[in-house]
Amino acid sequence: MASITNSRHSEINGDCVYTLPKMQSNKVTVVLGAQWGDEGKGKVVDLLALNSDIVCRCQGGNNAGHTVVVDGKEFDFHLLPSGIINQKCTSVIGNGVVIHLPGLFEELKKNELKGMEGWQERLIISDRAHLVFDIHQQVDGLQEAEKGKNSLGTTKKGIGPTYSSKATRNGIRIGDLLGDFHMFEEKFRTLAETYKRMFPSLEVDIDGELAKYKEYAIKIRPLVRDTVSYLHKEIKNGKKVLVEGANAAMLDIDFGTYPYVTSSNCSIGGVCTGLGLPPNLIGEVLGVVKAYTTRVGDGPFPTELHDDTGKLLQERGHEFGVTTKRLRRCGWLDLVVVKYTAAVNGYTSLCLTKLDILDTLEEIKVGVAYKLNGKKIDYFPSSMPELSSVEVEYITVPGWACSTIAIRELKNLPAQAHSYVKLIEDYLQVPVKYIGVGQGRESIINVA
Ligand code: 2SA
Ligand code: GDP
Ligand code: MG
Repeated sequence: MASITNSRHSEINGDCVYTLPKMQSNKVTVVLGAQWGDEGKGKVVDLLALNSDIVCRCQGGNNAGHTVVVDGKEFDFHLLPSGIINQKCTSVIGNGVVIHLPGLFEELKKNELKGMEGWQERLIISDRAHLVFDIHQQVDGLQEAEKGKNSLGTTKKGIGPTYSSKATRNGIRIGDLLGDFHMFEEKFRTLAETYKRMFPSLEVDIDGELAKYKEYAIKIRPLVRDTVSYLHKEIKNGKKVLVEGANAAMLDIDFGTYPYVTSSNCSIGGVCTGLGLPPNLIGEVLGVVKAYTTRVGDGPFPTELHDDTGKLLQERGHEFGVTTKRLRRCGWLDLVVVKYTAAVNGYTSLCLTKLDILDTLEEIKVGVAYKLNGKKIDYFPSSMPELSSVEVEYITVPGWACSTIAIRELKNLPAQAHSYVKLIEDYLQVPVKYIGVGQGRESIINVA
């Protein structure tokens, strides 16, 4: 009986493009930021892209800034997946991403000048992805200005306003741009007029914008398709898919330090909703953890350092925003944060980055517990006043006080650095698979 049912299923599903997870052993690998972003996801994605067929972005927009350094040449990606420089990989910008087309074409041009070739044949954009317009970016700036001292420190790339348009169902998708242009025009005029009513100081050249978008529609058309059926078909065909998370779990709209967050789900759920992949197609989830903590933008940061050590981390780590050039705030590694994001994201392994930045320290501190009113707490506070008043319990470990940048094998790490890695693994109960010791693609210790 069972075999009859199965054969009927295969008959019925013979032409189905979608991957049916129960029959599927080819799983997707996901790379996610485990802190407040800028952990070095770009570098890891570029490395893993060498063994992948498809690299996808699933959320965020050009607020993200991902750096890749190959043969001494530095690339920064904002909307493009960090695997785009790999000639053998197809890059997918999924439905969960918000796309500022002028920004996208600027990014493509900039990278072409750096030697990136042939992207036309290997870039695919979802017809369901929402468009970020210049008005969204202006509104982002106006909303930040209105908040005054309570501003969030956004990148002003229009991310919040665009996801708001999506949620209120006034958003405009790539598919709308490629459909009937009169309908696109009507939607755009409504959006612009709505915003003008809300922000009378807003200046929008509606006709000028529409003319520009007519041109963008022609340029973008060859790249656009239904990425859900595309991905399912390719997974079914055995293609290796890698997903690059943008921003990070502590900036997730649900699980991050709300309201000091971005407007998408940058944790594991965003992979499913941003690409149309079910959870049981997800295989390895690699959490990227910086060996210390940084944050750009406002909001509580329990292990932040306002002293010379914080300055040293900022300077040695070149900690400034890839998109906005803002200085990143720096502090000790906060394992309470990473344990929380490990619970939300279910990391199967970790990549510990920027270990080399700690090379000159005699002593290193690691946050291992939070206390409130003198009592340890066993949850991550959702309230910002609460998070701002936690007392962090640290353990202090000896530094290794020597350079790790030339090390490529675990056995050659100084004993103290090895213990630091072990401490992280033991605390999180997740194995460290890669250790970053420099910016370049080659500067990595492959532990596995
Ligand atoms: P937004 O613009 O609405 O997403 O900002 C909301 C918060 O999210 C933070 N955010 C980021 N944090 C770290 N890195 C990001 N990307 C750039 C980088 C940032 C930059 O790679 O350096 O250049 O400043 C990023 N994007 C958004 C943001 O700071 C707000 O706290
Ligand atoms: P992402 O947003 O997570 O992709 O990270 P960013 O690119 O915004 O910031 C990470 C920065 O650290 C970039 O300048 C990287 O080139 C750099 N980086 C990544 N891994 C390492 C590492 O292991 N050591 C050092 N020194 N730099 C690294
Ligand atoms: Mg970044």
